[in-house]
Amino acid sequence: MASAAVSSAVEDIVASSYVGFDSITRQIEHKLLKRGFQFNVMVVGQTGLGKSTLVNTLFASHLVDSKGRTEQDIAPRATTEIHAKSQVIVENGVRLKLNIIDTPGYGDLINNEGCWDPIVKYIKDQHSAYLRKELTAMRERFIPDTRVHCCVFFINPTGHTLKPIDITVLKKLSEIVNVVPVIAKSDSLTLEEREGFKQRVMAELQYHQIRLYPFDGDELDAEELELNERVRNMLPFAVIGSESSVIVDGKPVRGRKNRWGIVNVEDENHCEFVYLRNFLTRTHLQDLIETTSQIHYETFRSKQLLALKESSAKAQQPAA
Ligand SMILES: Nc1nc2c(ncn2[C@@H]2O[C@H](COP(=O)(O)OP(=O)(O)OP(=O)(O)O)[C@@H](O)[C@H]2O)c(=O)[nH]1
Ligand SMILES: [Mg+2]
Repeated sequence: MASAAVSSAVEDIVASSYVGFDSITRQIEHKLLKRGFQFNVMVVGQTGLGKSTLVNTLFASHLVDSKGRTEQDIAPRATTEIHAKSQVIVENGVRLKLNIIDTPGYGDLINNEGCWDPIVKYIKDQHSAYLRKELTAMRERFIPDTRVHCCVFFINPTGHTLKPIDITVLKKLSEIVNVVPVIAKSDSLTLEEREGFKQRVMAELQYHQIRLYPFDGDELDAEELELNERVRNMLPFAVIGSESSVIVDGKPVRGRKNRWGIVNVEDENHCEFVYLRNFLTRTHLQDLIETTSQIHYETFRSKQLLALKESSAKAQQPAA
């Protein structure tokens, strides 16, 4: 009896000493919602693997279709320069500015040495622009973020192994950006071939010590670790892209039609496009942005600042 009285007295004290700081989460949420989010994704891979098509698939099915855009019949063209496509999506009052950076395919020249340089340079340039803005005396309150948060890497669906050029590019990229591999045009592989190919690709990446996203940081809880493990078991996502709609059960869907049937890109039994989209826009959006800032940008920033310090120390040394 006595102990019950004591505990109710404690509860009273706790209740009366409530100061209300738990509303801070709502305040932060409100501020973030007002500001909106910026998310930059880049597509990289050998030429003709369907990078531009997948960008349009992502845009069309997720962003533009809702406004009832009619089909634009544009013949596919090889991408010749790096260019960004932006779109603002609003869902339940949350504003997301999605920026997709399309890059020209590489690997079709006789000498492919350095063909990845413009891509690596683009990523580094964004880090460097951010750093410059951060270092100005009158720095802006919100620096526009053009840093690449995720690089979707397209693998040729050969069913064999990765090409040496892919390993080289993946190594370079994984040091500066979050890399998520996908098997391009996966409609060309049977389900068994797809599984076997996935396993070989992952074993090869491991052998070459290529560090793929997601990373297991210290602050992740059990649920988040489990989610990361599930994503890792699924990588590389086997995707199919399409720029045109086909009719399935009376409804238009993004798909590919050929003589023997229809592939619906949004059907989980056909490919893993939906998993890639959920991964990018639902489950890992915030973490991709955070990892870019805390790991990749931080590495770049500290290297640059150290180099700056060294060069200014040298400049101050009296000439011998
Ligand atoms: N079978 C199949 N064909 C595809 C798929 N995605 C794209 N294609 C076709 O592949 C061709 C090349 O597609 P693009 O999207 O231009 O390829 P890209 O990777 O952007 O090419 P570059 O810009 O030259 O590097 C087009 O004819 C597409 O219709 C796919 O998932 N499956
Ligand atoms: Mg292209």
